[in-house]
Amino acid sequence: MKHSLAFLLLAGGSTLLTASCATSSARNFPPPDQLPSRATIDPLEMLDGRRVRTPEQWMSERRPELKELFEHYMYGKAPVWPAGVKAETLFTDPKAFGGKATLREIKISWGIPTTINLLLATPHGKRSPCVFGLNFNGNHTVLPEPRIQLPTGWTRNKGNKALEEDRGKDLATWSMEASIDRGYAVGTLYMGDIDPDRHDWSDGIHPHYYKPGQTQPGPHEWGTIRAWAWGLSRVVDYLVTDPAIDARRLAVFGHSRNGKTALVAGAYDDRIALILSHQSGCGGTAPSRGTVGESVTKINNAFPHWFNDTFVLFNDKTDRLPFDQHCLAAICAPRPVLFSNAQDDQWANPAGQFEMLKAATPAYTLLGVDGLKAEKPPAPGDPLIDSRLGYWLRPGKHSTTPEDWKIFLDFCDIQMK
Ligand code: GTR
Repeated sequence: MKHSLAFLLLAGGSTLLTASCATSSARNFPPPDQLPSRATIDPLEMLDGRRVRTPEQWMSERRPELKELFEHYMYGKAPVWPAGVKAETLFTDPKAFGGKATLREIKISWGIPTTINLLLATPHGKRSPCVFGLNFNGNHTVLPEPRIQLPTGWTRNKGNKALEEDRGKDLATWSMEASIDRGYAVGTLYMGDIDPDRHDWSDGIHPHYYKPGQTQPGPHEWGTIRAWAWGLSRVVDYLVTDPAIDARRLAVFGHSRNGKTALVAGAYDDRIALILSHQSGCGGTAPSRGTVGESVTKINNAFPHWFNDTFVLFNDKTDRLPFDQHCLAAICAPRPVLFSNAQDDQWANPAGQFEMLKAATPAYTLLGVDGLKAEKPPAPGDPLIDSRLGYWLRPGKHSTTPEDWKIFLDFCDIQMK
């Protein structure tokens, strides 16, 4: 995938960004029932059985093939990146967090009605690495700052409307100030700005890309996870132009369904330097062929909109998938990827995720870097973060805690110098 970027300062302080992205053309992959049944997938074996022996062959043949396979059978193909992405600052507080950082809300747009509000805190001083990702409930829930705009569309709370009283309710989940103190900028955006998290193809971003007469994405077109990940790339379009940010050190973070999205975003956007996929489980970091926790059938039944309409054909036939989730991590190689988990969160299959990291390692070693360093999962509470593929299993439940953030930033410190 090739992309080029440029930005221009416009009168009035808004910024016009241009990004273009050449995607490869779709191939004729067989229908799921004609794919061979396989217990495991070797990331270094092409679909036609050829062995990948060199980094060049990985980069020019197998990696693009895997990206297309995931698009075709699971996440769906997304539109070409738009040109003319614009950024407009909605408010600036140069004395946020007791004067340690500047807090801004920035509206990102590209000529369709869907727009993204990015809440961005940047520490004072030099250009900072940035951790950014989707939030579940709206930017206003991340900090109790009255100037942060409430989402105007669907939200998951009772009544499906964003509420004033929810300002700052997810403060602890984001631990923003701790990141600022460690020299990191933090950016977050509401997932529903891109696509509300419900099975409705008439809302969110999808309708703006329909062909005449189309009412839902085609069987190989983008589901909601791919749409969210594509939206994260629009945030990257902006971040790489922000003078307060070190564009070479962008880390994408996401929890659970947003963690699945973070991994997809990293796989399809090489400008992202590091991936933090937290407790993302089935459809993200856990094996689709796994037998612990959430299965492909269960996830497709509960969240049909997350994937394309082809993935459902693999319900109870995951042995026919021409990839497993280690291949998504392999696409990210040689960039660092952390899979993080909680011991009680067996729904997300922490042990299976460790196996996925192990299985992704050959792609990393082919490219001349380390993958996962351990043969067995480390004990709960003992982070494995000194190799490009990292693993963290915390005692406790499905959530994001300050302790998790400490490990995320330790991983960033080591792997994104
Ligand atoms: C669960 C779902 C998981 C996970 C989680 C979340 O209900 O089964 O795949 O993504 O939601 O996003 O919190």
